[in-house]
Amino acid sequence: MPNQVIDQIVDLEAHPLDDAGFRASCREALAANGVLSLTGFLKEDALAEFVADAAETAPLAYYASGTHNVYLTPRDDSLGADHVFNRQVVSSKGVIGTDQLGPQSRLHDLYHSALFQSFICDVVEQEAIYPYADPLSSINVHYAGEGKELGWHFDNSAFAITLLLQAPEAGGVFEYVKDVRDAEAGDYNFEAVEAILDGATPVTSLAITPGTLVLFRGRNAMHRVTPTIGKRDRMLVVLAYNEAPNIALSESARMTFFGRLG
Ligand SMILES: O=C(O)CCC(=O)C(=O)O
Ligand SMILES: [Fe+2]
Repeated sequence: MPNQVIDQIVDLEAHPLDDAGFRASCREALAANGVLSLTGFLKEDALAEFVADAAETAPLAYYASGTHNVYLTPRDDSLGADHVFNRQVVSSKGVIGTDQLGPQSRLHDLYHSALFQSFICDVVEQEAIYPYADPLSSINVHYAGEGKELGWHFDNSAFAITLLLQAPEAGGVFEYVKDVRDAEAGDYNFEAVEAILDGATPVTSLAITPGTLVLFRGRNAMHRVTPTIGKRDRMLVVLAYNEAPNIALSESARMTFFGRLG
């Protein structure tokens, strides 16, 4: 995609995505904090357009009714019902899949932009990134009305990018603990996970305003979003990529969050 198109979506003056020094500073911030937060990433017109689109698709959202463990996997009965692997948390937020965005949405342009992707690759230190192979999981819009939340979990993908569209009056806070486990090494770190679920570990809260881009290593950082307080819905876009082609989100995670496989 030519840069003019992304120039209409992203404030490239404040966030020069092609600049090597800017990329290095983003990489350092991610390493130091476990999160990269770029305030005012979206241009005002693009933000307004994404908010209007999200409000229009809100009735399509699927609201999860069940519970899940922090690893987003099915239970393992051999570990016993009380084991932290089987401990259940609630996610009640709504979500729409990539296939419900509408083909004209400029979120597709941002997601597929060569400049945006090369910036992300440089920040997360990967050669290339790929969309999800299933039709649901690459770009999502999340909705959390009053009392709705996203329980503690680790993501399937190594990192995730969010764009807050609309902040609630209160609550709806993104909380995380960085480097809890090393999924690539098969490490579940049950002890640390249990301490977080028990409220015994200090967590970091991120204060973000609409139009902010947040990038975090969600496969190894445990994170949640606290319940929305007040009448204004929290609305947020998630952009997810993989390190290899042809990877679909696991069926159990798709059933949990979308209520369907495709
Ligand atoms: O809503 C957020 O800020 C985080 C979303 C998230 O953790 C996820 O989609 O897995
Ligand atoms: Fe997540």
